[in-house]
Amino acid sequence: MDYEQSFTQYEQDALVAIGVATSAEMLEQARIEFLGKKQGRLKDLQSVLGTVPVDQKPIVGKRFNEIKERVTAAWEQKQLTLKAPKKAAGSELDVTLPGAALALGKLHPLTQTIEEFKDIMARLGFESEEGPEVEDEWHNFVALNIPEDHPARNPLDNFYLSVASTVNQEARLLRSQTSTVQIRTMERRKPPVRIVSVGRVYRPDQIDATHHMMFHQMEGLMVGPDVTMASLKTVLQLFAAAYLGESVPVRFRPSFFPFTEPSVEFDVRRGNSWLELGGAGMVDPNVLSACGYDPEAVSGFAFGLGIARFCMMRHGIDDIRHFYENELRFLQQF
Ligand code: FA5
Repeated sequence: MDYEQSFTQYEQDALVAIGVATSAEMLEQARIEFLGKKQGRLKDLQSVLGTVPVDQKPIVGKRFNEIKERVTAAWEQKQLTLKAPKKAAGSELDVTLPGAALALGKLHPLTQTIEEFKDIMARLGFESEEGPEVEDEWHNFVALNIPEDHPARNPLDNFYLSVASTVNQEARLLRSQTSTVQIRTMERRKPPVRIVSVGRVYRPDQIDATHHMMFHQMEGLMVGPDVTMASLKTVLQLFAAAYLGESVPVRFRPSFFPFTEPSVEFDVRRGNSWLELGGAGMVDPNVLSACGYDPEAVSGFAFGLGIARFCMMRHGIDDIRHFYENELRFLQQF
C-alpha cells in the first residue's frame, strides 16, 4: 500500500476544498469531508494506519499527524479569514498611513539548504525517504557489510543508547550515518529505486571548524538494471553544479567504505584546496543480498554528503559551529 500517495492526495484535496470555500457553509462541508471525527477522508486514512507494518508505524504515524495538523491549521486560518469583518470603502482604515514593518522570521540556513537539496534531487528523479535516528545494529552496521570486529563499531566511536542483553534483545544507538536508510528502503521496496534521505547523524567526533558531533547528511541511492559508476559521477556532478554553480571543480578520489565497491570520496575545490563533501560508490553485492536484492540482476550506487559543508562552501562560512550557536547576527544573513 502506498501510504505516502494516499497522504499526499488527501492533503492536496483538503487544501483545495478549504482554499475554494467562500462561505461558512462551504467551509463546514470541507470540515465534515476532510476532518470529520466519525466518518470522512481522515477517518479512512486512520483505518489504513492500522494496516501499517509495525516497523513503519512510527514514521507513517508521524506523517499522518503532520498532515492532519497542517490541514487543521489551514481550516482554522480560513475560518478566521471568513469571519473577519469586511471593511466598507471609506471606513476608518486609512491605507495611506505609514505602516510599522514586522520583522519576519526565517528558516535556519541548514533547513534552507536541505529544502534546496531535496528540490534539486527531485528534479533528477529522486524521491525523498526518511528513517529513524535511533537505530539497531543491523541497519547501522551489519546489513552495511560492517562486521562485528570492524573499528567503525567501536563503542567509543558511536553513541550507544543500550547494549544487547537478555532484557534488551538488541543494542540501540544514534545512527552514525544516513546509509541506514539505504537498507530500510531496499528492505521495503523492490528495484528500481531512486531515493535521497536527509537527516541528522551523530558521532562523538572532536568538534572543530569542519566537524560536529551532530550533523546532517544526504544519502542517495539508485538501484536498477544498468546503474554504473558513470551514473554516479553524472548525478554528483549535476548536483554540485546545481547547488554550487556550473563551473565548480569537483574531484573523485579512490577510497574505501565497507558497503560500496569501488568507493570514492567526493571533493570540491575551495580556493587553493579541496574540501571533502561526501563519500560514494557502487553498492556492494553483499549489501544488495542482505536486503533481498539479486546482485546478478541489479546494480546500484550510493552516496552520503555532508549538508553543512556544502552550505559553508556556497556562502563562504568558515566554521561549522556557527550553525549551532543561535547567534542572530549570523542567522539573519540568510
Ligand atoms: C559516510 O558517512 C558514508 N556513509 C558515506 C557513504 C554513503 C559512502 C554511501 C558510500 C556510500 P563519511 O564518514 O566520510 O562517510 O561522511 C560523509 C560526509 O559527511 C563527509 O564527507 C562530510 O562531508 C560529512 N561529515 C563526516 N563527519 C562529519 C562531522 N563530524 N561533522 C560534519 N560533517 C561530517
